[in-house]
Amino acid sequence: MFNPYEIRKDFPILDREINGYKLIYFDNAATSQKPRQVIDVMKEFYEKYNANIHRGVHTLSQEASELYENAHKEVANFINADGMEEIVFVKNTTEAINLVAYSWALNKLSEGDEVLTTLLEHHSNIIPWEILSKIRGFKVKYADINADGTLNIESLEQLTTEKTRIICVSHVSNVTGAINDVKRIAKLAHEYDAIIILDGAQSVPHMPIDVKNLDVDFLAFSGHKMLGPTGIGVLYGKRELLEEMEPFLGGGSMIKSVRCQSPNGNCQIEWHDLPWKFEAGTPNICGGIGLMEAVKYLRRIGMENVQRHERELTEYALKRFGEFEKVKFYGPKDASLKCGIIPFNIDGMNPHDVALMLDSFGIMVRSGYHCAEPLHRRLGIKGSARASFYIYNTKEEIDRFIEVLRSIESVA
Ligand code: 7TS
Repeated sequence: MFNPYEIRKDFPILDREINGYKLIYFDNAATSQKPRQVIDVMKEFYEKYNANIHRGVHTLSQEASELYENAHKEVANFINADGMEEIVFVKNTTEAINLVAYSWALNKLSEGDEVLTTLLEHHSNIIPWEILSKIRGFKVKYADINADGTLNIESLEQLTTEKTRIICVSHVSNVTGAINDVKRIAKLAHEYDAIIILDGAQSVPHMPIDVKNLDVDFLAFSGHKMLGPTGIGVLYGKRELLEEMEPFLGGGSMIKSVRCQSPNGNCQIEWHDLPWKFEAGTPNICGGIGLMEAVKYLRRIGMENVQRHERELTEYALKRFGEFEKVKFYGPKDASLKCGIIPFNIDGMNPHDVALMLDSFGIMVRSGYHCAEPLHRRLGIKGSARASFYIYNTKEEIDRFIEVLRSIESVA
């Protein structure tokens, strides 16, 4: 039985008071809180297993290596990948997308090619393509959005041509919470022999994900948004694509052998097996182990239950938002079309002021552009405040939030 009140007991930070009020944490789209189980396993790592991996024959190195490899296997199972070879640990979603940009696109794209993304993307799915397009001369195109901030899929379809080599979209918008029809977009990409890169930063933590069923070529996500620590993220890639890619970072641990023939000649290098070919240098070992524990925690709860709970909260919150006169919210009005993210504004108020006033009552929300400035500009707004939910949030917290919001609205 899914019980958020029981789940809350695992999160020490939720006992905090802020400004004399019980903490209400509604900034989960930025990062989630961490359960005791994740915190404990990381402490245990440094107390019992700490060593560098894949380098030593000694016991500690063997133990640490096994834990770190198991973390890859756990993540592979979580998203139904074909084994740990398809799971590259990186720093975060941003680095995962950059890895594909610099390993795949840099080598394959040139003038005449096109990368197709959308106006609703997080900057991490815009900037790498803009930087690389200047080096390689390809074009970046942006599919339009509808008046409610959701993807205009017809625009995406119209912009897809024989020149399209990559379609990169987010699964769930970090501003509106709207869920994109990934299967349809993947089919479209493959009809044109393009690859699809899915930004799963806001979907993997909140719903069941099956990379085979979605048929995406790459999937990027961050550990810190799904109960794990900061500094660890994941790039899933189809094995055949990862096999043919050149590495992004060079250094230790990512080669099998390097032989330098002569002072002036190039070295002969044999890359390491997947996924290590893409994990140069000492990785975030403890972070990987923390992420494994986070995944185990989510699997115990069940991702269907996570999604159901958040949907119930969102449906309830959207209904209550309807009570306001001066509060406007954006995104789908039907909770079944979205995840638990609600952006809003109060007429005549700056979103940062709204967030500060909520903070004075112990309620944490994010404000501003949420690293999605093009989306806000397209909607004609100078930012928004944003409430986002997770497994430990409750209807009572939403009631309190609405009550405080009403008092802010009354002085607006
Ligand atoms: N893609 C999406 C859809 C995101 O929401 C974020 C982070 C990223 C990529 C980048 O993730 P990172 O872990 O590499 O930083 N989104 C947010 C947010 O909405 N508020 O703070 C971070």
